[in-house]
Amino acid sequence: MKIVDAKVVVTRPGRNFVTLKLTTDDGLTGLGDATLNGRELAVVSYLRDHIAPLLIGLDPHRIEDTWQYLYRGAYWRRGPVTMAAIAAVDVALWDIKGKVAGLPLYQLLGGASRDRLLAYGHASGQDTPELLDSVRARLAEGYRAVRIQTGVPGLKAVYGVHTKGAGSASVPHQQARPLVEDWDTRSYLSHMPGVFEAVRHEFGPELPLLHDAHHRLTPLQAAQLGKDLEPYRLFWLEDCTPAENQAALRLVRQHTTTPLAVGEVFNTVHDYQTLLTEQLIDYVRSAVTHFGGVTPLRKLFDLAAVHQIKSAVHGPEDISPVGMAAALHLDLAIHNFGIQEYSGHSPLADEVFQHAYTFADGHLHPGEAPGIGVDMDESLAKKYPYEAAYLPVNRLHDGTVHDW
Ligand code: CS2
Ligand code: MG
Repeated sequence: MKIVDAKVVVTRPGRNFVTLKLTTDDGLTGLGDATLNGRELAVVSYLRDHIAPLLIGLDPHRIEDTWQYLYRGAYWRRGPVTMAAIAAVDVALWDIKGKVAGLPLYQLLGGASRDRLLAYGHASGQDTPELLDSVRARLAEGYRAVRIQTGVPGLKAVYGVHTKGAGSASVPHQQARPLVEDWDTRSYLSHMPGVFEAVRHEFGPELPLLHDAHHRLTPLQAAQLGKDLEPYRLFWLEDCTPAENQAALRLVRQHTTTPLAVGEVFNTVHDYQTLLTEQLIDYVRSAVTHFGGVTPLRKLFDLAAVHQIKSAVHGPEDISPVGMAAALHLDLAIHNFGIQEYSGHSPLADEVFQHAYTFADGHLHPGEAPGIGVDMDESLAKKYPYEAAYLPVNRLHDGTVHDW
């Protein structure tokens, strides 16, 4: 069997997605997600100009070998652009292998380790009453775990919090030039415990609650927040510091028993070395799409398991249904599954990418279709061309650029 075509499709059914489609001489096709929010076209070029020509003629069954060929062969290793491009190839090859076998991908990965996958949804509000309404809405949709993000008094716009009347609680602000949001850590730190107090008061002690600090804190501030939130028994505190400084998590860990989740911006196992071997975190957050595919993410999860760390694959709307499907197969197969982030996609995106995975009673399942179980409607995709859309930037009150 040989790969005879490698095509990159860019489409915007509500938001931009980059998809690789591989075709074999037997006429089988495989899909892989290569979406890198706000930097999409860099990955398109990497795939079209530098990877597609290398794939023609290769045996699609040699997944590990192709991964090593693209990773080691480039010489320039790691980074989100490279790893998103390699991820798309890896997932497309797993998709093809599943179709050849007539089995859903999770079966090729060892079969199901559980019946269904606990998902968490996003609730947010400009203020606490609005946040409580948003939590109620997620519970009504069936969610059994909820991430809560809220506006902070004195701040105009906080990432992850929907603007009034914007509808969905989870769509990040996007526009052709980055929106400028504002930030003040002291106000945030004094506001958050009261927010959790109110949510616990309304919904009781059992509901798993998560919170994303989006890399904004220093280690000492993160330690303080973790301690202050301990009475509210969080499922996790996510990205409390910019964790490329892995050693910083030592200080946070020494001071708080609030569970920690890290890794959505990481793209290789090396980014986690200290965090895993010193057991400084509780959940690894990488996405199939940004981590080089199913092949390396499986290895990361196995290494994490040795340190009693669980999976929590990044699953915002900018991971396409193709990337989401791949994640769900891996989630179902591994032993140390923790939770899956999920806020669904627009009806239009679900029409372009028809998928076998399902969401019911707060749980996901990848479905039984061979491969990853996603079909792309290319003629529909063509009707929604790419448009530049950027994530926001963040500035302190004095104008200094801050992490967001
Ligand atoms: C967030 C994401 O889902 C999350 O936890 O941190 O919304 C993230 O900011 C976006 O995926 C960036 O593209
Ligand atoms: Mg996050």
